Amino acid sequence: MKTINDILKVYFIAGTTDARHMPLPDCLERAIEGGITCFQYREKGPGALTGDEKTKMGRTLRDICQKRGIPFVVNDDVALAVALEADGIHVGQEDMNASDVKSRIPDGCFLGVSVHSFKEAEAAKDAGADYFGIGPVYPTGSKADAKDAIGPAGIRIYRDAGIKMPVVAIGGITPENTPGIMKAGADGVSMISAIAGQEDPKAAARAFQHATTVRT
Ligand code: TZP
Ligand code: MG
Repeated sequence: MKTINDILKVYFIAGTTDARHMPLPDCLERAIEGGITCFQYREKGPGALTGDEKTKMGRTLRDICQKRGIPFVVNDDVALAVALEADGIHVGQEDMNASDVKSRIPDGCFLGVSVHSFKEAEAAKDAGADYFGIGPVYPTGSKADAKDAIGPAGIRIYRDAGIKMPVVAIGGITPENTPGIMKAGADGVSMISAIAGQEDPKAAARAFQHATTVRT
């Protein structure tokens, strides 16, 4: 059985507007062919789908993931996660309280929480989080309100503090900077533009798959 650490390895995140060269479902198909280990549907920002259109897109993406055995995660939207029987949900600090989310999702639906401090990490753990998202590791153009970049050292401090929770790093991550992030203690890397913004999402995903498995 796949563990959460296996799932976090190459964790692709995207919404409709992030897929720059083709429709998002095509981009997801190619990213899966390239070896992503998880997909998170994150529909945000100008031009984002809402309401029925968002639900419909979510269902399409979920079906693709299901067919290919890739976990499907919904960002922020608990109602959508429940309606689509998502494998997981991810929330940030500004979003719904993690314990409230936990109480609304079925057993077996995993919970990811973005954390930026030991305090937030402890609260997320107490709320029942299954993994932490930590970043931005590097500057990013994909999140309007992103905080300052923390570098790989910003991941390592959680490990040095004895925190054992599975961690996925985020923010400005490329295949080139991935080995340093894994070395700092991340279990996996997540990315938007480095796959969704590429003309060849399959090759991009493959490069990440390789970068997370090389031993340094
Ligand atoms: N949270 C912190 S950085 C970020 C999110 C959602 C965006 C990551 O996008 P990219 O394109 O991989 O830098
Ligand atoms: Mg959020």
